[in-house]
Amino acid sequence: MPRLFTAIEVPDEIGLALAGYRGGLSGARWIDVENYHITLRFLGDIDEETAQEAAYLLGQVRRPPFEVTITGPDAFGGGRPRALVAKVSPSPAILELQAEHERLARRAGLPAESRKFAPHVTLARLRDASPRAVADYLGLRGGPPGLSFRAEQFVLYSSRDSVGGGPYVVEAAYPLR
Ligand code: 3AM
Repeated sequence: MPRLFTAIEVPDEIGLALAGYRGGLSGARWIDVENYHITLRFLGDIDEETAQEAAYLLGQVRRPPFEVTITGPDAFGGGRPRALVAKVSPSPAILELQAEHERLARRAGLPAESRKFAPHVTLARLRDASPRAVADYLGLRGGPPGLSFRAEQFVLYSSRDSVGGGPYVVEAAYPLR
């Protein structure tokens, strides 16, 4: 079964700048730059029919392009950090697009996503990274990087069947207009 999710792609020049965050934290498994993305809605391992329905519904979305601003590095997981991310400003435009994907996913018959949406680019998965080391890392690199770009489309990505992770393949692209 395909494992699918919707996302905003990260342009090459932004990915290159974000790659500057790589390194300097033990226990980090750094994501390949070509796999950087901003997940909007994880659809999961779904059957072909549901995937077709979701792809069709996504094609009905009518929204204008919008500005995406990277606000800086952060960690998810609190006392047990599990991911290092570049946070993305939760602008009304990205929140509304994500909310629409959530509604469409439910119309396609998928269960509701219970986690609150916090837009981000995952930079590394963390295993055995101490909260102290993560705090030190962030202390050295914190602050807004002054990175933004215009999202002109969103995409439906597939990841490795049942396993997840990159390489991610763009199965369909949907222009914002
Ligand atoms: O954008 P990132 O890399 O943070 O964490 C997974 C990844 O997000 C997330 O979907 C993206 C593409 O794999 N993901 C994986 N399993 C998930 C789940 N069960 C999930 N999101 C929500 N629920």
